[in-house]
Amino acid sequence: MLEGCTPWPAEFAERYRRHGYWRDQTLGDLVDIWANAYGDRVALISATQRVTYVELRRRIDRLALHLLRLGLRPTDRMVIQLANVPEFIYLYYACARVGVLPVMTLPPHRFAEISYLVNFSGAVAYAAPAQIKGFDYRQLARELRQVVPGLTHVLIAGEAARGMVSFDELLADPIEEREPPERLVAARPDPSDVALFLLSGGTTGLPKLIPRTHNDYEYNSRASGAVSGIGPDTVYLVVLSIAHNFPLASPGLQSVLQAGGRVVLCDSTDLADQFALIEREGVTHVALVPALAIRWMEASTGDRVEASRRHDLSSLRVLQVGGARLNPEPAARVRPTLGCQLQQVFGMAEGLLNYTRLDDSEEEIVQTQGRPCSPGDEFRIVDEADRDVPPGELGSLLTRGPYTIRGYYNVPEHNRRAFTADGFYRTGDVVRLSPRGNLIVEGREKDLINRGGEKISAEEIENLILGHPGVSNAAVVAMPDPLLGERTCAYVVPKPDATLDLAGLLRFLEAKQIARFKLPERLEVVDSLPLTTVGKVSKKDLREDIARKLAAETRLAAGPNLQPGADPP
Ligand code: AMP
Ligand code: DBH
Repeated sequence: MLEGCTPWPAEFAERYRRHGYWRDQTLGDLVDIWANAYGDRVALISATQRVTYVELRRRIDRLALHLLRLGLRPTDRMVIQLANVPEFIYLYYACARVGVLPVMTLPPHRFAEISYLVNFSGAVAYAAPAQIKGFDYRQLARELRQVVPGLTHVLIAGEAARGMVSFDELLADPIEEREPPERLVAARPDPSDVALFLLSGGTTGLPKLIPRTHNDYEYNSRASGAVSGIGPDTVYLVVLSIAHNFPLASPGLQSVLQAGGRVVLCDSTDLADQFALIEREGVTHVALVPALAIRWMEASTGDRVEASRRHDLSSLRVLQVGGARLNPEPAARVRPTLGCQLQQVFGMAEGLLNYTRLDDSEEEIVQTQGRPCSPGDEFRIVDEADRDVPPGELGSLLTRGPYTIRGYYNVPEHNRRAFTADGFYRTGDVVRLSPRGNLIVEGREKDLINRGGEKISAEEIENLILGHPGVSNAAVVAMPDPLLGERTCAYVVPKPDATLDLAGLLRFLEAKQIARFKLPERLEVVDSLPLTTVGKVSKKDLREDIARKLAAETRLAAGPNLQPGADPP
């Protein structure tokens, strides 16, 4: 096992093999298995490409041989920041074939996150688009190289700049005619070793790397596919960021390829484009976060539907919603508005995946977040002393199993807190069991903001704000939001004589080059922060304070005595 990663104890590994959870196949082996089994069926569809399973293997192998030729070696790390393009899939499996370890980042990440991840993972390679919406990732690559001289390889989807390699060039060069295919055989990694790193939402200042092995990640998507109705007829639309665990492997595109179905990549945030793809390709399955599911329902209801969006969505069978809590009210509207079945997904990049089952009662599907997808998953719901609570009572969720990590990468101190002595991961989620044995997510004890599925570490943002010269103290909490569930609110105590407003704070934070979704959306300037009895900042009080203020403002805005158009008080 790669240094810095925690393996499963031998008796668990033995059990997971005996039960057939682990098959000792690498993610790269799958590419062969698929090509042999599914041949000329269409595997992948994007705006510009339709790729069969045989052609998919050809492109992946070609890219894998190029990675070796460029000098990449097993266990080398590559930070990948690609959007929903075919190159992502080629590269992910090419890396798996030769044991290069992708670090999965998201397009909104900026210099602060990417440079940290390149450094922390010791990456020698970075793969990115040329640009997206005016942001030039080649410039980011140049800045990275200035601070990380070891970043030898930059791969660009689209037009590469000097000193960078373009995917188009690599994919157009038939290297397999020059290099013996045995080179791929020789580079095949050990299936029980790490295959990729996912990012955690991060509950402390810095994001954590989640090491996933070939064995566990292959099973992650296989077990998920089995409870999601994924089969050879599945046409799966990827609209969320492809590098996220949910659309990647839960069940995600990986389970669709395992089953011989079709993966359709959507690289547009425009609903009209998304709906047009559903109609054109006959999409059956899609994974969304609650905010996007709500937008879809609004856009397909009644008179408000714009002509451009009036598409035939009747091929949709399963709408998976996860990443953040979906309230029962929008959950109940899925079938009437979109004409398909809702499947709630309560998952985590650390492992455990809960799904409502397609044959659960409508009540269970609307009211709960499902149950673990594997019989090998173990979970406990416990009180502060780690004692099991009685069935139906609230408690913190602990879990271990055949696809749940035993430790984050290279953070032994943090791991002692995040895992129990007997290897259960402390999810930080507060849950209870429904009478039928499904989990209901009621809250969370970890200090993060879940902004429509994007996790933001409060501590990370607080540390940045504390660097502001006019700030004496700061706390960041979630404030309720009807669409995103939560948004970020910053409480700040200014230094004497300093004045502070949101615009000024945002200018300061933007200069730190962090992902925009992490920026606070409201600033409350206060004289002091409330403390708990043990003298810590009471975030509970702050959350209640901002929720109260927002509720009062909403009441005022809707108040009958306000003239339309009148200035707010
Ligand atoms: P991460 O560990 O960054 O992958 O984020 C996983 C976390 O997202 C979980 O531990 C939950 O806090 C939250 N989450 C994911 N899906 C759901 C859901 N369906 N309902 C409520 N919270 C969710
Ligand atoms: O929030 C998540 O991280 C998540 C949600 C649904 C996830 O990782 C997943 C499904 O696989």
